[in-house]
Amino acid sequence: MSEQQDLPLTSTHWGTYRARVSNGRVQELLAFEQDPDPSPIGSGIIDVQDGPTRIDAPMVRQSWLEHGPGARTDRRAVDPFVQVSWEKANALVAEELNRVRRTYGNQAIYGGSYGWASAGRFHHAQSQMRRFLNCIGGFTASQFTYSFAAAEAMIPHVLGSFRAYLDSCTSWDSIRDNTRLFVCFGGVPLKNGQISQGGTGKHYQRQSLKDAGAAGIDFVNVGPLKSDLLDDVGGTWLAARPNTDAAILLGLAHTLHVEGLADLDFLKRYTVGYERILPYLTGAEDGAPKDADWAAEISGLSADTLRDLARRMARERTMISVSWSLTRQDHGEQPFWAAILVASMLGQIGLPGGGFGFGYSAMNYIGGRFNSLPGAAFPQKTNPVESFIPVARISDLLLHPGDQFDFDGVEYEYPDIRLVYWAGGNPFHHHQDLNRMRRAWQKPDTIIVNEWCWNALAKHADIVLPCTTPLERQDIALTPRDSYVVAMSKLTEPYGQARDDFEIFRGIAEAMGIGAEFDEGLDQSGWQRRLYDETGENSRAIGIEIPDYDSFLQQGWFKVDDPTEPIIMLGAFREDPEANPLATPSGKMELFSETVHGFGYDDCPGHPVWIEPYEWLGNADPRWPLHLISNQPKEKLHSQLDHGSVCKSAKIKGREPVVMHPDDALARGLQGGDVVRVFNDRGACLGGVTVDDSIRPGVVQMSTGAWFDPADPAAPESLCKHGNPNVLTRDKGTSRLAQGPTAHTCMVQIEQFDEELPPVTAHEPPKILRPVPGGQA
Ligand SMILES: Nc1nc2c(c(=O)[nH]1)N[C@H]1C(S)=C(S)[C@@H](COP(=O)(O)OP(=O)(O)OC[C@H]3O[C@@H](n4cnc5c(=O)[nH]c(N)nc54)[C@H](O)[C@@H]3O)O[C@H]1N2
Ligand SMILES: Nc1nc2c(c(=O)[nH]1)N[C@H]1C(S)=C(S)[C@@H](COP(=O)(O)OP(=O)(O)OC[C@H]3O[C@@H](n4cnc5c(=O)[nH]c(N)nc54)[C@H](O)[C@@H]3O)O[C@H]1N2
Ligand SMILES: [Mo]
Repeated sequence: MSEQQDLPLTSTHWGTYRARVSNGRVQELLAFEQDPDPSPIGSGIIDVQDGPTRIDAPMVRQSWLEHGPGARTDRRAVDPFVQVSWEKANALVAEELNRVRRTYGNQAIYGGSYGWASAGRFHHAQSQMRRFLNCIGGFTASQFTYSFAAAEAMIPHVLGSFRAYLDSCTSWDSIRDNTRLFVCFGGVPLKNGQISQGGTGKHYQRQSLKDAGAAGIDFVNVGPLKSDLLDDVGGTWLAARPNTDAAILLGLAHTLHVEGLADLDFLKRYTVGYERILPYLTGAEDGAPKDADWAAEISGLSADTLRDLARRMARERTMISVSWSLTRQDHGEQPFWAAILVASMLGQIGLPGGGFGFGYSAMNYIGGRFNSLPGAAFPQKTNPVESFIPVARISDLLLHPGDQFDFDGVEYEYPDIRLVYWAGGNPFHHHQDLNRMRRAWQKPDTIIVNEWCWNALAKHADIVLPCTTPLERQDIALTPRDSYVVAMSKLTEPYGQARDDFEIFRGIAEAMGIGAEFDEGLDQSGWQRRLYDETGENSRAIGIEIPDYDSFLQQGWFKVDDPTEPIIMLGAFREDPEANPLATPSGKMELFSETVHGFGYDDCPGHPVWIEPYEWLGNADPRWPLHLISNQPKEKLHSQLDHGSVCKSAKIKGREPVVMHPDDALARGLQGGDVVRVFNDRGACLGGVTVDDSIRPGVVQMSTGAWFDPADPAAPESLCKHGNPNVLTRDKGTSRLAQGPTAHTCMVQIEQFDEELPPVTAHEPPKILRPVPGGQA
């Protein structure tokens, strides 16, 4: 074994690394020898593993500490914090949880706590938090994700499940060997393939894409950014207006229909409802045929191009890939459904390299050919509270207690939330319309947060409990989306007084007299052994042998064997639809859903449609003429490590880059490197201009992830001087069906920022009142 392979391992959502540790610090993270395409994101943690951005002790907001719950909630992120001891913090949290649950009931605690936290099966923050809150009687929860809520609600009505097909997209090798035409809406963004939730052993998207290109597959990238597809694979860029994908797909469907290219045998055998879409498609219903001319008018592409594309799709083995981003827009339920319609008409679903796939390279695992272990989970117990929200309705929940909302065919009511507990997510990163969210954020009496760094979430809390990073704890990287199982070593001691989330909740549980219920008498190493041993038993039951726990720790990692055959989505269904029916009411793919139709939603009828988004290039208010795409950042995962060196080096004068077409820059007298104000009637932020002609004119792109940095934290609305695009996005659900987030539907204006540049303070800690040495805490 070489010297490097003796170094301890750690795992992250962006890859597995070996660590060089000395003087109590991680000095370097080196690529895992199994990974041919390691992500640079990892090194971002080196300079922020310690230092002023780390939260080093429990902290309480001064007004809250002095005047109790609900005091001056408008002063969140304004008041200084007071450092307290763990004992005091635990007592305060225990007392406040007891007050809220006894006075208002457990549904008054919001524990939805959406977010990605860190890799590692045991120290998964949300799992720890949910188990703890369930031990004290439950909480109001959240459903679905920000990633693709619209599909999570919609696709089960069409295919019987969304997750089952997301996890079984046709593998890249089947594409390489069979596909001739790869039509990708939103491209195949390799920047996103760096990530896989729970840990990544080996990155394979780049090589898979290159192999597909080398095999002569023709790629067609439909979307606003040319850079969503690697230049090396060539192909065609169809620079469509954002949010017009459903119209483009319906236009393709129309051509297939009128030119007799639809595979009627396939439609009859494997789908229901095709004939019920036709009156809409042909315009018999409303006088508006959804033909190529109609789609061209909406999308800005040419009708000939669309007709030609439809014909080629019918002639050749075609894979349609729909980026997850298509769901994060107004009426985001429609594009995936429309893609399934077109793929059904092509009749290639279930054939090698044909059909559709959900977002190749949205994450590393999409299109992978791998097996994973039936891993045991940290048991979360059951939540007796029934109230919940669709995840992106957080501001509505806080602002409108008692109001009704629709969701997937049922009407629910928002409970009255008094306390919010967040661990492992960052709503000041992920939520839309942050000015609105800050108003909502003032409603609860108390906000408790476990965090490791002083980001906007920590700054906007009442009680901040400092947690460890994965570098500071032992864990097991084991996920259903990767075949590598990695023993994550504890590389350094926790920073300051930071504790693992498990220890944080154990401490509070003890203060509430339910310590034994929470930990079952096991410490973290006892729990990890138990989870690993259970995983071994589950695996053995399906014929997979894994090393015993001590050997695993000794050897550091192992890999589960790959399947020998390529994966073909819906292959078994195609082979024998009677023996392998889908979990839909008809057992077939529901191109028309009687269930969805029965909900009677005007914003999500019974078959795929195109509905004008609430704002877009087709009817732009002249004040906001540019469509903003706030996509996933290349240098980080969401807001994580934004304060590290890798991300900082990509900023322009400290601001988030905003990519503009040369025409749009010229029209505003802007040049690369200028600092601009990006704004609309919801908010404003600064950004640093990058001029690039690989973006559609009229579209601007600004990645998410810059830590929210209000110029005046005391003002109800304030410029974000750093460049968080969620001050601009709108907080409206995709439709009454899914209520998903719609970040990718957003119009803005951009102008030169002439004032003196305010310093970025996002990465500085808040004012902290420390105990006097020798005095009382
Ligand atoms: N405008 C716009 N907004 C978007 C999107 C978009 O495309 N455009 N995309 C959306 C999508 S798809 C997603 S998934 C969301 C992502 O939103 P989030 O998942 O909320 O974003 P992260 O920055 O990953 O937040 C994770 C937080 O957990 C903290 N953390 C890390 N490890 C630990 C730990 O061990 N314990 C604890 N207690 N905390 C820990 C990190 O410091 C960080 O603050 O954003 C959404 N928001
Ligand atoms: N490096 C990195 N990778 C990540 C993440 C990260 O934060 N950083 N986050 C991970 C997570 S949680 C998720 S959910 C996935 C998300 O994966 P995606 O949803 O694929 O992510 P995005 O980057 O938002 O979108 C991909 C591309 O879609 C295009 N697009 C946007 N709107 C439209 C549209 O209306 N039509 C068309 N045709 N194209 C459009 C944009 O040009 C964008 O670059 O990424 C994951 N991967
Ligand atoms: Mo996501």
